[in-house]
Amino acid sequence: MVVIIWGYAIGLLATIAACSVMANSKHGGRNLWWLVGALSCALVGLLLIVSRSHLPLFFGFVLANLVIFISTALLHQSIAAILESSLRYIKLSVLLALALFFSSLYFTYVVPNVGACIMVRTAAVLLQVIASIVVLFRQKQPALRDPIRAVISVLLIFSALQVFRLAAAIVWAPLPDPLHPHPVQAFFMLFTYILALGGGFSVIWLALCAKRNDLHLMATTDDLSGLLNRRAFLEVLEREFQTDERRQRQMALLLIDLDHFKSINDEHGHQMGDEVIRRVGQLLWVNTREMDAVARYGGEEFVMLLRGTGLHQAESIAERLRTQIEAMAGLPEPVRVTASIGIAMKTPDDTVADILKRSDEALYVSKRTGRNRISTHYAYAEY
Ligand code: GH3
Ligand code: MG
Ligand code: MG
Repeated sequence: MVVIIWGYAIGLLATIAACSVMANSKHGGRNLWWLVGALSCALVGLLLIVSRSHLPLFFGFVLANLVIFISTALLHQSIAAILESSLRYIKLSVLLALALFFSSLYFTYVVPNVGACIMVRTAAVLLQVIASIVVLFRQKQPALRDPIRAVISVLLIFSALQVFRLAAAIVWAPLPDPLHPHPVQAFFMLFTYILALGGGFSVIWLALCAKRNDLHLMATTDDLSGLLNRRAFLEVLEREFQTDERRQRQMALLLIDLDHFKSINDEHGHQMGDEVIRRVGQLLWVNTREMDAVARYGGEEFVMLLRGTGLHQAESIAERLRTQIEAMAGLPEPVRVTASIGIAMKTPDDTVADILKRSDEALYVSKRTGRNRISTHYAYAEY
C-alpha cells in the first residue's frame, strides 16, 4: 500500500510540475492553473490522510475531507474555464464544501464515525463530479469531441466507483488506517488514484486541444466580418476540387464586391465603412446554407461557395443577396450600400484559379454594366 500511495504522490507531483510549466507557457493550454490547484489539493489531501495517525483529528479527517472536495471543485472550475462555460456552479461548490465541513466536524467530534465521514465526502465529491459531467455534455464543439469524451469517460468511471464505494462503505466499515486498509478499500484507493491521474491528463489534453482550436480559429477567421479569411477559404476550395468523387458535383462560386465603397469611406468615415463590412458579412452568413462556405476575400470583397447548386439556383441566390444588401437597414447613418456579383459554375477539370478567374470576369461585367447587378460567366454555363 505504501508503494501505491508513494507512486500516486509522485505521479501527482510530476503532473503538477508539468501542468505548471504548460500553464506558464504561452504555447500551453489555457486555464491550466485551476488544474494545478486541483492536483495540489489532491496531493495535500493524500498527505493528510496517510499521516492521519500522527496528526490531530481535525487535520486527518475534517481538513483532509475538505481539501479533497476542493480538489474536485477546482477541477470543475478548470473544465468550465477551458470550455468557456458559464456553468461554474460556484454556489453549489461552496454549499457542498460547507455541508461537508460541518458534517465532518460532527462525525469527528460529536458522534465519531469514520465510515460516515468518508460517506459524506464521497457524496459531496460525487455531486461535484456530476456537475462537471453536465458541463462537458453540453459542449458541442467538434474540435474538442475526443478530449471531452476522454474526460467524460474518466469522470463516469470515477463516479461509478464512488457509488460502489459508498455502498461498500456501508457493508464493510472502512478501517481508519489508510496504510493498512481492508482489501476492498485498497482496491478502491488504487483505482481512484489511477482515475485521478487519468482525469488530470485528460483535462490537460482538453486544454491543449482548446488552445489549438483557438489558434486555428484566429488563423482562419477574418476579424472584422467574423467570416473565413481568404487563405482559409482557398484551402476549403482546394480541398473541394481535389476530391475525385466531388468532381461531378455541381458547384457555383459567387464573387461579391461592394459598389463605390471608397466613397462610403470618404463620405461617412472609415469606421462606418468597417460597420458596413461587418453588416454585409452578417447578412451573407445568415444566408449561408450549412453545406456552403463564405469568406471575406479582400477589403470589401466577399466570396461564396455554393455546393450542389446549379446555374439557375446560383443566380437566384445571388439575386436574393444583391437585393438584401441593397435593402440593408439598421446602419447608424443612412448609407446606400449595393453590391455587384459575379457567378461562375464549376466545370469538370476546372482548377481553383480557373473558377476564381471566371467569377472575377463576371464581376467585372457587373461593374462595367452599371453595378448593383449580377452576371454569370456563360462560357461553361451548361454546367
Ligand atoms: P467599385 O464599385 O469599382 O468596386 O469601387 P470601390 O470604391 O468599391 O473599389 P475600390 O477598389 O476603388 O476601393 C475599395 C475601397 O475599400 C478602398 C479601401 O480603402 C476600402 N477598404 C478596403 N478594406 C477596408 C476595410 O477593412 N475597412 C474600410 N473601412 N475600408 C476598406
Ligand atoms: Mg468595390
Ligand atoms: Mg474591390
